[in-house]
Amino acid sequence: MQQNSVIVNSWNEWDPLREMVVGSADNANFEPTEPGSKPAVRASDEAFPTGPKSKEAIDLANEELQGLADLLESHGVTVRRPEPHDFSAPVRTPDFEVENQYCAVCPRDVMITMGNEIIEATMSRRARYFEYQPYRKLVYEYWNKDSRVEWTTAPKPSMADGMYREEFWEWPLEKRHERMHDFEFCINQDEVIFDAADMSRLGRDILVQESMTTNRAGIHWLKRHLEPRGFRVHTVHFPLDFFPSHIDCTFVPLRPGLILTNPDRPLREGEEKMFLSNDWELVDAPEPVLSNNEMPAYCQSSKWLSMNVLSISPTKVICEEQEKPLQDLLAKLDFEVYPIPFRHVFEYGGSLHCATWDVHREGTREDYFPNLQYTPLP
Ligand code: DAV
Repeated sequence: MQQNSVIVNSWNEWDPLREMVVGSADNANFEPTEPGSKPAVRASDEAFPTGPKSKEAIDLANEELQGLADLLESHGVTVRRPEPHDFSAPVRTPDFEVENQYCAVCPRDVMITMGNEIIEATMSRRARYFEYQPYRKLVYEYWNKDSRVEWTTAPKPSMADGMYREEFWEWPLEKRHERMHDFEFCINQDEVIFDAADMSRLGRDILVQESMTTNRAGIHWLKRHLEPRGFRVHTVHFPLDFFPSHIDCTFVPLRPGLILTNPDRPLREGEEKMFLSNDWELVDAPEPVLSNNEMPAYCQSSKWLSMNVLSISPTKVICEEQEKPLQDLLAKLDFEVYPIPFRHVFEYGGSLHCATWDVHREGTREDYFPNLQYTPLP
């Protein structure tokens, strides 16, 4: 570790990795049906299961998560894991009740490191309201060890019925098509809402996607919090994604100047300018090996989990073992590619990037967009 660097230090998605939290499937439950989420069994009319996942499903996912932890350790990364948490416990607050919680497989959704600061996201779904808890012991450890570590918890939304637009789930495809430039989804704009995984970090510049899990009030809160700390916060949109949630299967920075893009989800017209005028290259990911119908039955994410890769450094990237076309592209782009099996993790909502939270990467905050026109909030 660099001398005297803050123990929490990560400014982008690619600098050499030193400390990482890897999720765990222990005590995972099926996500319940709620106003922000309508899980369904893929390619079937069967009712979505409820309650705890099977021991077999948990063991299979844990084995792959451990494989990721082992690979990272073999590259000199310190790997930390979440604390055990009883996800089968119901949650009741003054505003809502939900029969069970979810899991700690995807710390990326909840926790984000912004330089020397840890931010806990508001979250957008009831079952994930308390998902910061498995990481609190670690946060306290970092916060106690180094007084330069900043720690912020974003305001918790009510998650009451009035926060959601339940009719969203009933909209026919034509209506979604008609409305694709409105960026209105299952959450309305009344409260501050964001999941951490809707953000991507590129030094001074932070991208935030408007989605089913992040609204404009959430982005406004992030701007008001981050701009005084020297960041520039850019809202990005992918109008052809009718169910957007989390940016890391859509727009994936791999190193300074290079973003892996999703050919089904182009950026809103005009938003590519920031990248092109600063000599960034946008490279489309190849078609995933699995079709949407071939994804695991209980997985609620799309086939584009294929592009949810994890960078160990600007030259080393971890990719799901069976995604050969993407591995070939990455090799052509001069990356050393480390393939590992990860498909049993998919039903927990993510792949390699989702299942991790970087606490320390080498490096400092750089400006990768010197030609940028940016207007901060007044
Ligand atoms: O494309 O289905 C999945 C990301 C979930 N953390 C997608 C996004």
